[in-house]
Amino acid sequence: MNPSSTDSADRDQAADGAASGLANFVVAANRLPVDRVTLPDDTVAWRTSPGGLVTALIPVMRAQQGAWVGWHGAPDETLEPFVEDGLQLVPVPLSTQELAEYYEGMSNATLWPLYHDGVAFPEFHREWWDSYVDVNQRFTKQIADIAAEGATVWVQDYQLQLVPSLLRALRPDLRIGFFNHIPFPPVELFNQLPWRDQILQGLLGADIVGFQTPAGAANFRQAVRLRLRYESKAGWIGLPDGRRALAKAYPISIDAAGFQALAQQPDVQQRAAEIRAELGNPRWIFLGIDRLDYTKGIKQRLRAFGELVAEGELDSDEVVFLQVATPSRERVEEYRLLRDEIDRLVGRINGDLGKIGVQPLTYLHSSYPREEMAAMYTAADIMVVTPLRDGMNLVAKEFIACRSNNDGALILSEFAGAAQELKQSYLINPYDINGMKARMLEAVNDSPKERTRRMRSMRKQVFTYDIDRWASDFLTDLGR
Ligand code: GDG
Repeated sequence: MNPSSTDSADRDQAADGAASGLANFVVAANRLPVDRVTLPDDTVAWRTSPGGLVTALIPVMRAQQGAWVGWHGAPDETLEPFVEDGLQLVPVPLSTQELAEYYEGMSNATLWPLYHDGVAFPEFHREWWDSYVDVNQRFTKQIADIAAEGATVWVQDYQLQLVPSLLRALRPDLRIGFFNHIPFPPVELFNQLPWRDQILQGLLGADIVGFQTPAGAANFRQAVRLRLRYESKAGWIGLPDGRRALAKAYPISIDAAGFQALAQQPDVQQRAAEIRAELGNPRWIFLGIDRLDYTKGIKQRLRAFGELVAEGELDSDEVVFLQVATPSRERVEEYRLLRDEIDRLVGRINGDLGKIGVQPLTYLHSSYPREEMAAMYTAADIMVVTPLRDGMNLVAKEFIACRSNNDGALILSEFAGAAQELKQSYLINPYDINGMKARMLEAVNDSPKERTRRMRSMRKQVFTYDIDRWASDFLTDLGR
């Protein structure tokens, strides 16, 4: 990846930054990319969280004297900036009340459902908004304090939508990028938000506002045009202060080569065989892996699968559905209700259709190491990804990266950002249960040759547009 880091002016600037302790490249995200762990001898250490974003940005951070600004994961605690694994980390403190209002409230119970087509009712509370403004201001101050003159700042995601304009007001010398990891809704929905104009103005502080899909970028430009009366041309929005901001799609991806290498490790391959055996060596393993979230369409897919088994379209002696639901946002009411609903649904399907020692659904409410995830992707035959709305969906891409034999089928919702790229998947509408059932059968009944043809083409896409390409496309545009 080469985000304009190689010419000598940039090197001089990096050297200046290093001398001053200031950063020439700053990433800001709700969370720092580290988790605190207690070691067996009771000492406390930080471990880098192995997400794709971190992996992609580490080389840029190292080349450019980078810093990462974010919350460290524990409330009511203020920590000094520290260096971990060569990364300069700047913790932003959050109080217990802010966690409830800015994070669980405004971010996860207002913006998250609203931006996902309102598939759950968004709640609007003025005190949540006030807290969101306060926390965005705190992030801004920390970034402004650490950023060197003329530095590049890349703000991540919907928790920090006010940071770009707050930061520009404090530090007009900076280059500011913003990337929204979730969808940006159509203006008819966005208009429900009492603070809609503040959010638009907040984002327009950036030089580039990045989205997962062209539709997200178009929704944003339309909201800006209708609400603020700023016109745009070829993605560029003209602003009253004479600046321009680019609203454009940069579809995020994964470390495809890294995932493939992980899946090819002998221990992972062996674990994949064990998983198949533990599931009773069925002819077909269907797999779902999601954070337990109402946007992911877990109920819909289980219902479709259960009906196929009940109707004898799929033979209960030949198929198993393995569904992993990683615990998520457990303090938010909607998520607790969803967990209960899925527990009931799984119990009913297995109760109705199971036999002694044979259950069509294996449901795991737990999280797993990456090696185990790669083993599951390898063990499966049919990956089922059915969100009602999803910014991108990296699970779909991870499955593809693990299929070096070019086998396996991906059933994918047309409402996931990934559907824009993975056109050779078995596309479904998750609201259409009969349609979904038909596609599941098609994936099973197609010839191996047809599945291979589809997988080859999807692998080409995922390996060409990987996470490095994503970051370099964005940062190259931002550097122009
Ligand atoms: C948001 C947007 C967008 C899951 N369980 C475990 C685990 N995971 C990993 C997966 C994958 C990631 O979490 C989930 O990413 P998704 O993209 O599927 O979904 P969100 O969490 O909703 O992510 C989404 C994404 O941001 C990036 O922009 O694609 O649309 O909603 O990487 O592998 N990882 C491990 N154990 C688990 O149990 N190790």
